[in-house]
Amino acid sequence: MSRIASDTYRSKVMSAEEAAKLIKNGDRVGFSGFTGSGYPKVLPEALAAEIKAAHDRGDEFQIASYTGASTAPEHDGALAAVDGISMRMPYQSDPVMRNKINAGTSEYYDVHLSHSGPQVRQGFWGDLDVAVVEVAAINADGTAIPSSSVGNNNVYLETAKKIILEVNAWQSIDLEGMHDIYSMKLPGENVAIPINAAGDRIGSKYYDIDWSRVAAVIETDAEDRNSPFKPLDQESKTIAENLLDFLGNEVKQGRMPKNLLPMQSGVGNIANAVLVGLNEGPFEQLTSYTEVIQDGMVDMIDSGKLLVASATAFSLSPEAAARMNDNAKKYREHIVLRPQEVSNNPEVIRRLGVVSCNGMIEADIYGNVNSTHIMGSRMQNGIGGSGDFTRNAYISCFVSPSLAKNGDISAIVPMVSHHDHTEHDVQVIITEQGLADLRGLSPKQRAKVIIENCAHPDYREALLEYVARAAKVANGAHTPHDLATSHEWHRRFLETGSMKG
Ligand code: 0RQ
Repeated sequence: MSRIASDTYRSKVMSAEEAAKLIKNGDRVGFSGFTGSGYPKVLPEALAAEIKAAHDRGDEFQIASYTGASTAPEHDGALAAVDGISMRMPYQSDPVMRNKINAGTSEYYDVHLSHSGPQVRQGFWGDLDVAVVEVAAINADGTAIPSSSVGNNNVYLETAKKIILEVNAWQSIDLEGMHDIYSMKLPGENVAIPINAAGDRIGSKYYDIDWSRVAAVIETDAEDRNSPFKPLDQESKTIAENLLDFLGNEVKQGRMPKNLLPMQSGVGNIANAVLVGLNEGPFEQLTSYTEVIQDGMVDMIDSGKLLVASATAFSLSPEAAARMNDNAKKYREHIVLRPQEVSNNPEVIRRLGVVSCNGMIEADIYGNVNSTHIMGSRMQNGIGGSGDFTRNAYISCFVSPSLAKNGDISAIVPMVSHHDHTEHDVQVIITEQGLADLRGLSPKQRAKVIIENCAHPDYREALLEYVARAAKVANGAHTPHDLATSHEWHRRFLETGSMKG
């Protein structure tokens, strides 16, 4: 049965190849898509073919590509492979896209996810030419049922001159009712966002679309890119246990209720291990105010441990995605998918007292965190929502193994090679070695607990040597650094392949 209940919308159905011709060189395009879910499945490859043909003819053809967050090989990957993206924002993780950014072929604006949509609405990016948005269905009245991510779709649909919709029949029709579409306004017109608990609903179930701007409707039934999680290793389990012990102690000290506070959990295997740990742990009646729903959260809904989760997208394994599609009717009682300007909104995060937990590349002895750059210059993924949550959380945590690249890299370094989260925002650092609670500590006190509790023993002595040297040569005793050697480990890695001396 067709997912397009409106005759007017049906009259705009065309192939992806035809729709792709509506996008021109230099266009600014706002795509749906967030952590591999809800991105357009067929338009980007058709557009990539148009771009390649233009380049083969010697014509210029590149677009600025804005999304919610990361997409998939058939989206970012396909467009990047033909050098079709002049500017990308706000978050990506596709290997081809990443290589183009690091080769300098594509520019990249790495911005907090909560800022990305509002910046488009406010006109920082000029006019948005086209919105390409996946939906699960179009209703008879022309409203649309969102699919497995919301991201910045509300902003792109409101502001684009032209709209292309992909109606995806693979997405469960029972997602209807899971979404809560609420848009912010321009500065001066905004009011307090009325969310007082993670599960509060304040908007509409549907996108309200201006038909006069709809240029094409494409039908597809292609699956989301759902990547399996790695089986949990001992290291991830230990990191999760360290965090759970810490949370247990916070409850004991009376600083958190028994059912904790709304949890935010980043992407990746360690974040998922934390969720598995929570599912097996002693806490009940949990809530989550986060940006992605991972497998661990679906399991916690099944076990009854998690009452409600607010997010903007799924980031599921193929197995969990199938479970979601088969049981969306049940899950929509427990999950709210919102625009990322709301799921990641600093005001709401601060009000709810969220406990944040994100991965990192490295932290330094004073508690500054690098989430984005390898050895100072090479972009990995982007800051994503980690800054939105870290800066505004009740308790902000970062998790990472203490070593990378078979021990040739220490995740605890004298000075981070790039700054994303400053010492003022980072409260707890956790590795498989242990946990450093930095609250209330001066920089020198922080260095002691980070080195003792989080650094790998292979690097502890060298870190202590650095601290001693810095104390002698620094121009002040508050945050002592030896600027001549603060990045020596990174330089050594680039020269020799190991940070070890
Ligand atoms: O390299 O891919 O060559 O093997 O970095 O590391 O261990 O797979 O870690 O998947 O947990 O990601 C920070 C990137 C961690 C992620 C980051 C190398 C390592 C590997 C990836 P390879 P792992 P994870 C909500 C919150 C920012 C966005 C965010 C991230 C690769 O968590 O993107 O938090 N965070 N969003 O070998 C050099 C080090 C290294 C290192 C690891 N110290 N030096 N290389 N690596 N540590 C979600 C969203 O916002 C959408």
